[in-house]
Amino acid sequence: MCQNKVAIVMGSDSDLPTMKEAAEVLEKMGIPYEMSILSAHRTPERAHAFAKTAKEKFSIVIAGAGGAAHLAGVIAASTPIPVIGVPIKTSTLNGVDSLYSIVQMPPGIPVATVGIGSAKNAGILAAQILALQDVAIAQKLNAFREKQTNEVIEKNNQLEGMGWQKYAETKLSGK
Ligand code: RP5
Repeated sequence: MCQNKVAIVMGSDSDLPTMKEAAEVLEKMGIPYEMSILSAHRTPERAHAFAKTAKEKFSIVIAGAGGAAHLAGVIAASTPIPVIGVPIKTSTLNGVDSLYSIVQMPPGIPVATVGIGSAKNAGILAAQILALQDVAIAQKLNAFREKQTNEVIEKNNQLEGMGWQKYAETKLSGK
């Protein structure tokens, strides 16, 4: 096994704007990762070779793909380490195609699938798995959650203080 290293793979460079969110989370948590473009359809031999050796270098794989998205499943078929699938939003079917392709694995070969475009959650989930055996990552996750909780409480205080109309005008005008 490796030292908590995560592989982030994606079917195309067009997936990068989504998949970079997983990398950003891992960086915040101080978790080492490698990122690659690998396609189950366009580079099938490379995808298979990656999967066969993934456990020597990585603890978890995060795999994003769109459309007939087989990458996560193909990798999961050839590695015992956990694979987290990220369905990429598509212009034709809004990512429902990607979601169904990734989430509906046959019994015996699971892929832990996050929501459409939810690479951030994939990064957090990877961190949570690693935190089971790594106190430093667990502490960073706790701090992350605390900050998130405080931000929501602060927003609520402001909304209750100024009323929803003013809040919407001043805080949500750019959204
Ligand atoms: C998939 O096909 C990729 O994961 C990507 O989401 C989709 C489209 O790829 P490009 O045509 O943009 O390279 O394999």
